[in-house]
Amino acid sequence: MSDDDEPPAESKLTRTKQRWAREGRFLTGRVSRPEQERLPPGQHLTRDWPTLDLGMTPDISRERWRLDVHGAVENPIFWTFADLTAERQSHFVSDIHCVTTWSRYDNSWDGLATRDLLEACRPRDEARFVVLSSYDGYTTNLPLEDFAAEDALLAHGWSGAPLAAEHGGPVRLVVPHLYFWKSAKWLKAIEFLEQDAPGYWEVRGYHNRGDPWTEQRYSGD
Ligand SMILES: Nc1nc2c(c(=O)[nH]1)N[C@H]1C(S)=C(S)[C@@H](COP(=O)(O)O)O[C@H]1N2
Ligand SMILES: [Mo]
Repeated sequence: MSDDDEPPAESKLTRTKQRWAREGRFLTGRVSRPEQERLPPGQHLTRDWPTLDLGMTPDISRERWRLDVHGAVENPIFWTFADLTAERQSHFVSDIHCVTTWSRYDNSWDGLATRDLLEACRPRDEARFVVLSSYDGYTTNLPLEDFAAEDALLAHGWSGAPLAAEHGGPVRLVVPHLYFWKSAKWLKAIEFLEQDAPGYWEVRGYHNRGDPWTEQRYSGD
C-alpha cells in the first residue's frame, strides 16, 4: 500500500456517515436476491448520479496518472494510462448501490476487466485479498474473489465519454455486486495480500465486505 498520501481531515459528511454506522441507520432487516428483485433492500432509485467522496477531487490528468500493481504477484505492473488502454478493453453495463441508500441502474462502463488485470499481474497462490489505494489517500479492501467478479473493471469511460474527474477519472474501480464504497475512485495502487487489511470506511464502522443484497452496511451486520 502506498503511504505517501494521507486522507484529508474528516469532513462533516465523513463524521455523519461514521455516526450512521454506529446507529445502524437505514437497516431494514429484509433480505432480497438479485434473481428476484433488482433493487436491494433499503435502497431507492435515483436517476441522477450523486458524488460522494472525502471532499477533495485530486487533480490528476491521464498524462500524469500511473497505476502501481504490487504485493503477492508474479508480475508487478507499473502502467501509464496508455499502457492500460493498450490492453484488451471491456464494456459492461451495471447497477450502482451506495450504502447511503441510492441506487442507479444501467451505468455503461468502459475499461479493463479486473480478470484481464489478474491475467497480466498473475497473483501468487497465497494472495487472498486486495487493497486499493487512491490519489486522495482513500483505501478500501476486497477479497480476491470479489475483485475478480466477471463484471468488475478498472473504468476510464462512462456512457461513452471519459470518466469525469468528480466520479473518479482518469480511472476508478467498479465492483457492481458490492456497495459502491468498495469502488475506489482515482485509483493509484492495487496491492495483493495474504492477510486482509481493512480500509478507510472499513475501520470507521462499515462492513468489511458490503453485500447490498444481505444489507452488509455496517460492521456487525
Ligand atoms: N478515492 C475515493 N474513492 C471512493 C470514495 C472516496 O472518498 N475516495 N468514496 C466511496 C464512496 S463512499 C462512494 S458512495 C463512491 C461514490 O462514487 P461517485 O462519487 O462516483 O458516486 O465512491 C467510493 N470511492
Ligand atoms: Mo458511499
